[in-house]
Amino acid sequence: MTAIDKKLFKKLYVNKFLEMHGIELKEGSNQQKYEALGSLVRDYVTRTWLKTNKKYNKTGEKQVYYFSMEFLLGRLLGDSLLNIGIRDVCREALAELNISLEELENLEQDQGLGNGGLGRLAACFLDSMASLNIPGHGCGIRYKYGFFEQKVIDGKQVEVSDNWLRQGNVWEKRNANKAEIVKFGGNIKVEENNGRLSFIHVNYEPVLAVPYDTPVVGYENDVVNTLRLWSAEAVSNEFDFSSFSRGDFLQAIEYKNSVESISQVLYPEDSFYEGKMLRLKQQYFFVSSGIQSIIRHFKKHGGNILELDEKVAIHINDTHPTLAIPELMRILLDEEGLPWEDAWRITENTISYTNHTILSEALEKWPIDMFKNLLPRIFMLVEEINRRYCEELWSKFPGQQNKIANMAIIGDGQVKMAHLAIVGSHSVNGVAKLHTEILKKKEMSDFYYLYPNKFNNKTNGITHRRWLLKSNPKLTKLLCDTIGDGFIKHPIDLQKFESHLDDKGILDELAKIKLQNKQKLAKTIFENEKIIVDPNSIFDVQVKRIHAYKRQTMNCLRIMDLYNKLIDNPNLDISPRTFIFAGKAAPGYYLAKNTIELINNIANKVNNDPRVNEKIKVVFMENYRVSLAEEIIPGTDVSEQISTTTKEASGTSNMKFMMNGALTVATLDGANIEIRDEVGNDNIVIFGLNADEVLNYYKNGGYSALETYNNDPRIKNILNDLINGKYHSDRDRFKTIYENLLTYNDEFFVLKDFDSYLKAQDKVDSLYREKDTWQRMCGVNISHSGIFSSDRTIEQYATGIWGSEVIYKNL
Ligand code: 26Q
Repeated sequence: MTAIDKKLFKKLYVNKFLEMHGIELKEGSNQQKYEALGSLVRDYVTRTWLKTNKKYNKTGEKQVYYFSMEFLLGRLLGDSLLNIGIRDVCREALAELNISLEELENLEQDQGLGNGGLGRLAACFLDSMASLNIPGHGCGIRYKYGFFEQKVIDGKQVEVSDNWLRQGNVWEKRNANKAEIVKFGGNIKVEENNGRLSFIHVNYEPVLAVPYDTPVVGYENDVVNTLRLWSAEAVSNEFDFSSFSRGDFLQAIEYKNSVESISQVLYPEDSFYEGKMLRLKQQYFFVSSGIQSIIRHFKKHGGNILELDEKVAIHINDTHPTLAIPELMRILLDEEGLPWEDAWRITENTISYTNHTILSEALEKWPIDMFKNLLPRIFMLVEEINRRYCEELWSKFPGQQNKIANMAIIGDGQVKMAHLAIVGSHSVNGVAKLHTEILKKKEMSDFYYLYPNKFNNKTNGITHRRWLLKSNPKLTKLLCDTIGDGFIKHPIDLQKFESHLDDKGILDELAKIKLQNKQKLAKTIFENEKIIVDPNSIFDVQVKRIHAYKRQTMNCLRIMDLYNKLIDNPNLDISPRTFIFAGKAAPGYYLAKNTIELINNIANKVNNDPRVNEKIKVVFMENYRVSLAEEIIPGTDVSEQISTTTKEASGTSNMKFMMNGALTVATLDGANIEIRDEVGNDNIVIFGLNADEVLNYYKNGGYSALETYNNDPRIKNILNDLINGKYHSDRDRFKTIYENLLTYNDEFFVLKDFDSYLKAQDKVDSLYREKDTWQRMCGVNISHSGIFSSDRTIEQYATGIWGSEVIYKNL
């Protein structure tokens, strides 16, 4: 991109503002100033975007398409400026116009089209693909309403719709000329022409899929890739009001509403599958439009359909886009006229699949009737895929009927999406070493036996551009001053920082930066939550979706225990701590919502008790989202990664905290294990059951929550506190939590791990007192975080799965 200086930037900005708003800059609102800046940046990016696309078309490089129901981008202005390389110029130019860049950046609505880890991972991957010169694009849904906005009223979560497009979206470009038609329902007419069967879809409901493209800017490398999100609209000639009589008019309205509902809202459940037809519709809608447009583009530029798999890689983010497999088959067979064998080879070679969860309740299985009625041709293809695959199974496992029934794609009246995803792709990966091992040895062991070469691990990563450079400028500066800026393009070089950790001056700097970040966070906490917290206390943070397996309740129980201890012994010598929580619960998940209420009630009690206020405070921060995470993480001392071992596939906030110099308290779950391996046992605090122990309990039993309760007076006391009115005048208020822990034998081993957790926290307390040791540990974490950059992850996907060329130019 052409270099730009302060003077030129100022001129362009002032002109842009005038042109856009028709008033002078000084009369404009901050919102208008933000819009002008966004628009200027978009124009600036557009030229490089065009150039990038031209280059891709000319060179015919392999294109990667990352299909995902979710892209949790957050804000784009700051990161785009950073990646273009003009954020400092822009800040200085605006300052001369008396405008604060940060203030404008904070006006941007988060683009919250995702639930959590999986959606944010997709966003980090887009950033890394562009920054590594990989022609990699996103394909998803342009939800009119993203993940709901969370309000806390009387301690309880209330969901408000996220009208993120209210003020417009400067980043997207509607491309009506690239719309596709997606067909739902109807019937399939089979005809024979010249000895070949053709399948004609009739009586279907057509839906117009209109793409909205957002530029994805690579880091200082003149690459701009595309995130294409599809929006559902009525096909216009089907919806001509004037030509309808009254009955038809109502029908037309119904049609329009039904069509528009497809891209209306993101489902807010991230760990519980419900067979909702609208969700299946969403899946087929974006998958079909995405694949159609890929093939159209491929052919337009002279691609030979038999070589599709050499020129295109399609990655599916969990099973949600699995219909890509039969949809690609449909196009290759029905529209391109290929024989089954060719179509299948191309499809399998083109598609790869990532699994993100082993919770069985999250597995997608669609009722056959629903599937068949909504997608009649796709169902026929899935049946045929299943028939051929079962034949293969019969020859591999003769006589083993049960095994074959369990492995089939269609069975028990359902279509099993994970099975289809494994069978129809050439690569299946987990997201951390332990997770992949569990897939291979346990959850998917039959499939691993059948296709050992498909299975591989790709440990998750996070983009250090957003999660370090952008969100923690002070730490970034210290790193640049100490080890140079090479780590920006080679994050693994953060390792160089380790040799400086014997320098007391550096440790003091680290402490100073952390304190400043905590002061900023404390200010936000006060502004948002009206709670005063002490930046000199330990900021102990658990922010993530609220879920039983993530064990926010265990964190609550230890606070309740500590509170009791402080009341019993006001002189108890502890390092003051501020416990910070944030996260959303799925609207229908009672236990998770109840947990939010418990956190808030503990906060209420503790924060209003002068006997303990010098020592502990509890905060629940409303409406956790990407932009809030960017504020919380740099100001964190202790990162709570306390899931029941085996349940968290990877986790990614663990990596963000580490990169920002927090100490992790963790179970040996997901990527925590790899973090431990990187930093060593002395620089992380590990506790709790290991994977073998947990799996053994699940398999053989032998754990009694009641026994643990009876043998540990601390546990007895705090569990009783849940139901004795201490935290709510209605004693039944937290009974569900109580019963899950005790009556239903504590599925997630909260009580079992409790003692070990308290000891881990005691250790944190004593470590924090040794200021230099503490800072050194934080420094070691930063130094070893480079491997968790999504640049490393993406490079592994590119070389190990997609077969894309990784070009190191500009690196
Ligand atoms: C499925 C069917 C119907 C409705 C919703 C869903 C659904 C939606 C979202 C199921 C799962 C999700 C999201 C899962 C997720 O975020 N998993 C997390 O992925 C991260 C990235 O790999 C991991 O780090 C986390 O460990 C994992 O929990």
